[in-house]
Amino acid sequence: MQKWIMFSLFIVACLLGAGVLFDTISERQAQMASEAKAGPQLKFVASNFKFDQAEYTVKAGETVTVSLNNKEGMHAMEIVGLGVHLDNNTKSAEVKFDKPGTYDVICVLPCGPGHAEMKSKLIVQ
Ligand SMILES: [Cu+2]
Repeated sequence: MQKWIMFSLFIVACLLGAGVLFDTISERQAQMASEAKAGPQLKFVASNFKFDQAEYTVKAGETVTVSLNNKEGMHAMEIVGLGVHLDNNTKSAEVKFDKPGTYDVICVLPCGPGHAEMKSKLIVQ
C-alpha cells in the first residue's frame, strides 16, 4: 500500500516538473518571437554620468522602439524637441522619427555632480 502511495506521489511530482518545464519553454519562445517581430531598436544605456554613446542614429520614417536602461544610477532622458521622455517608470516607447535632423538627448533627472554634462545626440537621417 505504502509503495503505491510513493509511486503516485512520484508520478504527480514528475507531471508538475514537466508542466513547469513546458511553461518556461513556451514563455521563452513567446519572448523570442516578440523580439524577432520587433522592428528597429534604439537603446540608451545610462550610467553616472553619461549615455553609452556620444551619438545615436536612426532612419527617418522608421518606427523605432526606444528604450532606456539605467545601468548605474537613476536617470531619465529626453529627446529634446521630439517629446520623447523615458525614465524608470516608462522604460520604452514606440517612436516614429519623421523629421531628419540632429536632436539633443539629455538627462532630465538631477542625478548627481555630472548631471549637467549628461548629454548625447540623436541623428535622424
Ligand atoms: Cu541626470
